[in-house]
Amino acid sequence: MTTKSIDRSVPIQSALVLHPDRGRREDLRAASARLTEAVGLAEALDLKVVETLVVPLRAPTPATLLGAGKVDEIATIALALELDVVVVDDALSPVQQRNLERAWKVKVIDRTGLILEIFARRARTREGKLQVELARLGYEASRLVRTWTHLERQRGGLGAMGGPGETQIETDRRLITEKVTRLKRELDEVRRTRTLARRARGRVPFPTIALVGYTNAGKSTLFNRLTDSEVVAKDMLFATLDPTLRRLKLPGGRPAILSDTVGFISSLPHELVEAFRATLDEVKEADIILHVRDIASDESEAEAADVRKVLDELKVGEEAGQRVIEVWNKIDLLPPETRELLANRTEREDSAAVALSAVSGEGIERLTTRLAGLVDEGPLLTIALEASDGEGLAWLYRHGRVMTRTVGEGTDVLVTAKLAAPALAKFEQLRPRAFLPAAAE
Ligand SMILES: Nc1nc2c(ncn2[C@@H]2O[C@H](COP(=O)(O)OP(=O)(O)OP(=O)(O)O)[C@@H](O)[C@H]2O)c(=O)[nH]1
Ligand SMILES: [Mg+2]
Repeated sequence: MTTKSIDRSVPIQSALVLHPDRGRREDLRAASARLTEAVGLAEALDLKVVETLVVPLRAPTPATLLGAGKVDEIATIALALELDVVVVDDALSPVQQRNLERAWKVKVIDRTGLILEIFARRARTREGKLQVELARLGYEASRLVRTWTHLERQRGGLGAMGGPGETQIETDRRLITEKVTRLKRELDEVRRTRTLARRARGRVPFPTIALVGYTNAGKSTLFNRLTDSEVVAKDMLFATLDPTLRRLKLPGGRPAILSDTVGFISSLPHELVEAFRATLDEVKEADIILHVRDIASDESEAEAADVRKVLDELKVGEEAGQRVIEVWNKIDLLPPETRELLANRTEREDSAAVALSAVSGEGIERLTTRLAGLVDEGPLLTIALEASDGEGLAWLYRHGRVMTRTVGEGTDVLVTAKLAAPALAKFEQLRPRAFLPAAAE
């Protein structure tokens, strides 16, 4: 393989992190903020970042991305600082990566390679590991094939006649294809099991709430506070990879299931979007989505835009009939006036956001009260279902709060339940004749 992964036997590797600034006007973030994020990614991989650099990139050079002058300059730095790794915060073609490695005599990693490597290290579950391995194989295989195409052409030029080289390439390609097929089959199997587990859970009468947000926004910290858990929450990009589920008690409301998920990041490598897709099933199926934002971050708006984009791509959110609430987290880091302002803005009943601090606990009650209302609001109804209508009953458990259930006259089951307005409207369509006069509260 031409792409080397980081050598785990060497504990500390010193790195230069380089952000090529393409000066895109549509870019909401400053180059310096992007550089900071890239440093965070490098550190998440335990690299020791000894130097950082923003390189203006007007016209990319095909062979090396950066211009010849810059390449030389960095070669000098690499030598002087005894670097092991240069992280290029952009996408490098396989050829560019190889050329830079030759010029600088160090390992070169691009943004995709970096994120893939972090994911590979963080994956804990079987499914997570398989997903990442597939994504990584896809990334490496494309490099391999292209590199070899190049070599093949060279050999052809030397007048070689087929021979062992070509056979080797074909064998290796076949091996990769076989491995991909095997991994996919295994992944399908794991996912089928998980889907079954989720279906079983679907029959449990709990509404589900999913946490989503930019990496490091505070999802796991909030998860821990809400569920009294101790999942890993750290000042580290992609601390969470595999989804975690816990029961959540709401004040006066019925219990719900809360899920913590992987964070998002801008310019997510496309190899990983696929891997994300399955992991984010929990989000797809959730009744309520909490979009956790680091409201104290300078990049808060840009990050929120990235998250919304991924949610759109995954076709989750309001369009899909899910309720989305923004959690404006980390208000403890804001000056009092700003904090006050945000609190006032989000205080209103119909506000789509709640301001809080997952660390200090300020505002947490606002959120739980709000959630309890969402999972629990609506008038008390009396509903008559045919005893054989298990499907209707299951629907009520899933979408409302069933208070009592009694076997009535004849073949009926009488259910008293609370349904929020949208669920009520839907159920009126599904079972128009099921409603009886309202029960006394
Ligand atoms: N000051 C302050 N820090 C917070 C707050 N919430 C979270 N943090 C810090 O932010 C960092 C990231 O928190 P996590 O909960 O791990 O963030 P996450 O969204 O789960 O991140 P990933 O799993 O990496 O996507 C940690 O250092 C937390 O202590 C908050 O309300 N105030
Ligand atoms: Mg987390």
